[in-house]
Amino acid sequence: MTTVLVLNGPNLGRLGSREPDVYGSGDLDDLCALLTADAPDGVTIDLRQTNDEAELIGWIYEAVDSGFPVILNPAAFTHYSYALRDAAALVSKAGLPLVEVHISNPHARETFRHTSVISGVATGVIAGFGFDSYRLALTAVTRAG
Ligand code: DHK
Repeated sequence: MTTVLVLNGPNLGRLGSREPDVYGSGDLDDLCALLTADAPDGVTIDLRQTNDEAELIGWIYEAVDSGFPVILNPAAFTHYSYALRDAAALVSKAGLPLVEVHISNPHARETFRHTSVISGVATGVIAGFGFDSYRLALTAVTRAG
């Protein structure tokens, strides 16, 4: 039995109505339902969203202390939050996977989105596949071996 923390940063609580041409028309409840349906037996999906950097960092500590893999969409924090980067580094240092995901492909968008301060401490990065970015990440963190 394990829990996968699926952590979402600022403005992702507005999925469904926020720029559907970029982020699609599904909301976080739809995403949670998809991941829950995909989850292998014994894997619980714990999906959360916050606009608060400190809360997000606290959840990452929780993953480290509990031994939970992390799927992280840092949203705009991706591009400038060294505090979040330092917290994310604790996950990989603890031997746990942390997959950075993005719904869109930031590299195909504005220049400020081309930099991720998180990628260097992530186990891997998946971007540009809509909600399938998360589904691919779930496969990556739950596959045996
Ligand atoms: C989501 C955001 O909110 C943006 O700030 C990032 C990311 C891209 C996404 O594609 O999921 O630049």
